[in-house]
Amino acid sequence: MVIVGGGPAGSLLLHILHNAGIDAIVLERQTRDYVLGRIRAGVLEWGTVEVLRANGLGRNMDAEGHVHDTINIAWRGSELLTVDTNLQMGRQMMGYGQTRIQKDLYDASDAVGSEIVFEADDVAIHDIETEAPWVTYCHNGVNERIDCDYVVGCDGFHGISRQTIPKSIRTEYLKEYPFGWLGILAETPPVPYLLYANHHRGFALCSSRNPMLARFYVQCELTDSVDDWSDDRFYEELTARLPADQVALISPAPSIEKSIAPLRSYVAEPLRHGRLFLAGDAAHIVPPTGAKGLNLAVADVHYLSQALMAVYAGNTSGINRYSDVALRRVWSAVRFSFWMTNLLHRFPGQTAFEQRTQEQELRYISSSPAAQQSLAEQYTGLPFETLGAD
Ligand code: FAS
Ligand code: PHB
Repeated sequence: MVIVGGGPAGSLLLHILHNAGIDAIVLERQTRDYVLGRIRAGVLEWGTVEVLRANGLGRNMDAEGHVHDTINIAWRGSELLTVDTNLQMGRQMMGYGQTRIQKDLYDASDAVGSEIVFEADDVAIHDIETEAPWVTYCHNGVNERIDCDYVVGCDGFHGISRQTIPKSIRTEYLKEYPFGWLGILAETPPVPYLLYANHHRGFALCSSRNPMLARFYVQCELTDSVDDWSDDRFYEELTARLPADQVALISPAPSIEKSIAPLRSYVAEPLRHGRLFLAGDAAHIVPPTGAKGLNLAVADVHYLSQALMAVYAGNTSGINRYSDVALRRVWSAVRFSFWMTNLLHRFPGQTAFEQRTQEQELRYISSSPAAQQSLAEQYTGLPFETLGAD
């Protein structure tokens, strides 16, 4: 098995397959430190927590992570909607950064000696429509070839795997949002809960990585660069979008990381063609508003690893169902992330009427246990389906 891409999807799949005694190798384009240096997701659905624990990856998460019971949304400058997901759905979330998960995965690979080739250049996938696919790449100036049973594309939105599926087979869905997220990390006590904000100046979010590391975001223009945003300007905008009692919880500190991410919704179907499977961002992208990107990658790997283990036990029904089962969860998360993004952001040219309808929806959710239950159910993640046998 060749896995292209050593981010969370690829390295988790390697870990699970290696534990099952299935021979696999990861080909990662970047260096180990480059992958470990990327600052990305921060909130885990409980399904993700359970997958990590079930595969022996829960120790650091359980020791350092922060269990969240609520989602909080500030709106209209002074209102605060609190959805208690534990009360509404009996489900919680775990705050534990993707960066830490990635380190746990690489440390686990080191511990068992599973193979991740870093700085693998010019990866190319061949003959996926035959029963003998093969992959070529260049490492330390040497051209290599691996003959394998299956190839799994875990190489993210900008990877090459998806392009290996003929355009005539592939259907792509794309929506690009007319704004970005400017995020900073700061060594200061975070707001003790997840705090989103709808404000006429734009979206904001307060999250955390640990008791002394806060993660803050503000909606920004797509044309902005981090050089346009001093720390002072960032905190001025963040606090302008939050109620005064929430601002009191923030002790501004210099940013130690600052980056802008564009927002898009994207899905490529199917997730399988011949002997090639896609998992994670290689197949789908969601705006981070619903905290779904990393969780979807884990869900794909949860399904695909089960299907691949079944194949080596003689049962091919799982791999035949993988794409349909995984895509049902993908589209559920895509729609939820689309809904939350439209609810919480200020769109260019947004009228006073549109701002008020956003606020009215938040008022409705504040007053409706049914609406809060629906939000809690989707934010904490729907239960996994079983791949089942045909
Ligand atoms: P990844 O993109 O993480 O990993 C793909 C790997 O493949 C990379 O290491 C890449 O170097 C490698 N690769 C690419 N092309 C290759 C090639 N040709 N050959 C070999 N290797 C190749 N999600 C959230 O839930 N919350 C967030 O706040 C959030 N913030 C994000 C911010 C940014 C800037 C980005 C880009 C994403 C963010 N995400 C967030 C989503 C993110 O967490 C992804 O869902 C998650 O990284 C998906 O993991 P993978 O599918 O492994 O893809
Ligand atoms: C984060 O902690 O980085 C985070 C939390 C919630 C989101 C997106 C990102 O919706």
